[in-house]
Amino acid sequence: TLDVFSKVVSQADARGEFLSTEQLDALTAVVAAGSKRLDTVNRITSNAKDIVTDAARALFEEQPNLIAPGGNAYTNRRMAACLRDMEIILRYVTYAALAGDASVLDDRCLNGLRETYQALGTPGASVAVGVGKMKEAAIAKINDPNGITKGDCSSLVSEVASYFDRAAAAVA
Ligand code: PEB
Repeated sequence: TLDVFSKVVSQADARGEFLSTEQLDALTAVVAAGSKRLDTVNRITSNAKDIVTDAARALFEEQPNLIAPGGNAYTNRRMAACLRDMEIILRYVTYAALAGDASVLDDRCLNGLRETYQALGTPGASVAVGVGKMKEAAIAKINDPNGITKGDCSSLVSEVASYFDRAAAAVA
């Protein structure tokens, strides 16, 4: 983003001209897009606890075997590990959303995660369902019309959705 500002300045300077209205409008659009992205990340981040716990509750309602004796989230220790895993995945999704790029999510979270779950005997498909539920909750928070300037966030929402889908696909 900074790069685009410098580029416009050197283009104008090369012609010895003031910045054009078109150039300034284009830069305003860059700033607006950045604000939307920051609002999106902020809304996921500030609602992270709710997003995680609501998704986990919904997962356990759908798959009660997970919390029954012998289940993969049975005992407080496993329950805590499960909630923690969902929180870690959500955190990396917010990093990707801020950067506008999935590589931090891929490299630092998803790489090898499927194999880790296989080794632990944790059902990756169930983790994927939980991630899908976090996706729905996060999108609802992003699209909440209350307390924010309304704008078109459809492309940002689909970008964020793609990071959740990527995480789900990596473990399913
Ligand atoms: C991945 N999860 C667990 C472990 C690791 C991860 C490395 C083993 C070590 C430990 O217990 O702490 N850690 C986690 C992660 C990153 C990382 C994503 C990324 C950077 O470093 N159990 C369920 C659900 C699911 C679940 C399906 C949705 O029933 C998760 C939550 N993860 C779960 C459980 C354990 C675990 C560990 C229950 C404990 C497994 C066990 O000890 O039996």
